[in-house]
Amino acid sequence: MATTTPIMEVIDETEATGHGRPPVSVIYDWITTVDHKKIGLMYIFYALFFLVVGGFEAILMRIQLAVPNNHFLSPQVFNQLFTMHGTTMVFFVGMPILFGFGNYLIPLMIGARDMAFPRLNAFSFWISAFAGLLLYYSYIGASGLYAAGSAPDVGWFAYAPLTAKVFSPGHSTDYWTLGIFLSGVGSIGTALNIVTTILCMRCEGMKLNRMPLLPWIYLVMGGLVFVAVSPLTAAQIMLTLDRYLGSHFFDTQAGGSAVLWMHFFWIFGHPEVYVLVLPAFAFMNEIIPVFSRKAIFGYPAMVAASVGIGFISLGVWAHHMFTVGLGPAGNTFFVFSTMVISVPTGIKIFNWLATIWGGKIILAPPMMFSVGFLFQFLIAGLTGIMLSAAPFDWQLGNSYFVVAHFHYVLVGAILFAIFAAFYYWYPKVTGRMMNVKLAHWHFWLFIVGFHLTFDFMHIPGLLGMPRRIYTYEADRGWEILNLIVSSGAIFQAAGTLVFVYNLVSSYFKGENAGHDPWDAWTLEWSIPSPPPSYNFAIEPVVSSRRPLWDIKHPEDQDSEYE
Ligand code: HEM
Ligand SMILES: [Cu+2]
Repeated sequence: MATTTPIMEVIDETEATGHGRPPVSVIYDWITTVDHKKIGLMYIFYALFFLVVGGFEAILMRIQLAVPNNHFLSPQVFNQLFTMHGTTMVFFVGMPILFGFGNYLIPLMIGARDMAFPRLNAFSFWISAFAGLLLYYSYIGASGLYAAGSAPDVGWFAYAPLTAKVFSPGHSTDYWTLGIFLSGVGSIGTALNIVTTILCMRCEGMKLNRMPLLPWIYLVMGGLVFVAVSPLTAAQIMLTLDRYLGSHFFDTQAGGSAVLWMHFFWIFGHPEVYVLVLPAFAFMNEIIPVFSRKAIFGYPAMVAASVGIGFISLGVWAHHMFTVGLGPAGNTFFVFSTMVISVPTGIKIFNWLATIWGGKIILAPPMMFSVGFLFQFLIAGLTGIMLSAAPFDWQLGNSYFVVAHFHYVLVGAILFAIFAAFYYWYPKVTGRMMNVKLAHWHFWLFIVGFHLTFDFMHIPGLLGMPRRIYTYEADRGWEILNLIVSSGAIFQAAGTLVFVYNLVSSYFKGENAGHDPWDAWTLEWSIPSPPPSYNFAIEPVVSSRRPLWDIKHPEDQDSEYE
């Protein structure tokens, strides 16, 4: 029952679509745009490109590891692949895709016309885009001026002294350092925009306790980026000084400390995984209620849990360092702090289940991936708690049990939530629905592949298989398991290709979506699909947490949502 609302008026149709304009001017428009929607989409396209590249790198590694004593890849190339795969997936897929969704959605959900600093927004995107290209230049720039010699091969956390000039003589490590450094500059710029927009650009009536949960969580994510990215940036400057100006920050032989680099990296690294998972939570907070036909359970508790997670995630980093000899006091503190983070995380899981409970469940593609998220995030959390027990980690640190655990979070939770977000907001961005049959193919290929790969990956880990080995002997009992793990990666690749095909073909052939295909209640669904460049013809005035619901169902005004 779509109702026309005053804020839906369209002032100029051509403006919104760009139909009939020469392609060069359309391309020029995208390159020079400061519009949050276009910048958001460019982040997403960019990240999708690197998802395919990072996925291809994973496939090559899994072919190599599918059978024992394999020489499909050399150890040097394998080192480059896991370094580039890990770095790409975290910095050039996870971060940009989540910044992309944030950029596109936050102004629409808080009733604003754009982000607070549009030009900074464009600058942040282009410097992040350049950073990824610079990193990948290391693959092709093997010889000639500033030859990298090879792609970075020091792992995505680049531990000292492996990164010292003596062990990494070429420029490959510098491409890693500079690539991440520049993407950090872009991230801090975007975080500044996100935090300022949410605190200063909300429309009339949208008090903080009426704000949708997605902007709330991005507020926490933005704050974490500030606090977490800065130490890594500082450490990268120190590393570059060590490599070129003879300082000894991380040189244990000369009074420095290799463990110091680990502290710097993980003070960034652990909050970083929350910078990635928090927006996934935000997507769940918007999607699960709409497909359960119930408002979210426990709004205040959800806000408090998000803020709590943000703070606690800054105090757990050394659980990545249980095996470096921090001593019983240090280990005990980080065991305790890591276990505590499961409390606010648990609140979220229970509130999502309480929202679904007694609801009218609509199992459309966004909800299918959300249910996958819920189940897999729970498992990921449980293996995380297991690994937070230091004695357990002493046995399984740096094994494939750890690789399986973090992929359960990064793929099983975050990537599933991102897929759910695509299926949910694609109609708003394009005005068309994604194909449901193809969505089912994507879902089943990917979830079967995911469980084949990452469930079975835990077992060789328990049987002692270390990470980052390019091959293994035949008599270790890991053969069949690795073959199953690798076969799962093929299913995931096929599922991802079906998804990409659906994204492109639905843009031309998808069913018309209208402005509110899911009968939802946040402001982005109150304007046309795709939204006009100015978002709202009239600035909205809201009086509850479900502004569009109030307009569509004036008889159903709930004081609870005041
Ligand atoms: C979708 C299917 C994926 C497969 C099959 C896969 C497979 C792999 C493999 C085989 C490794 C190397 C393990 C080792 O030798 O130690 C690896 C490492 C890694 N992967 Fe993935 N991966 C996938 C997706 C992802 C995603 C989506 C992310 C992040 C968002 C990610 C992040 C990482 C990281 C951070 C590492 C560690 C790299 C290092 O040790 O330096 N992966 N992955
Ligand atoms: Cu951690």
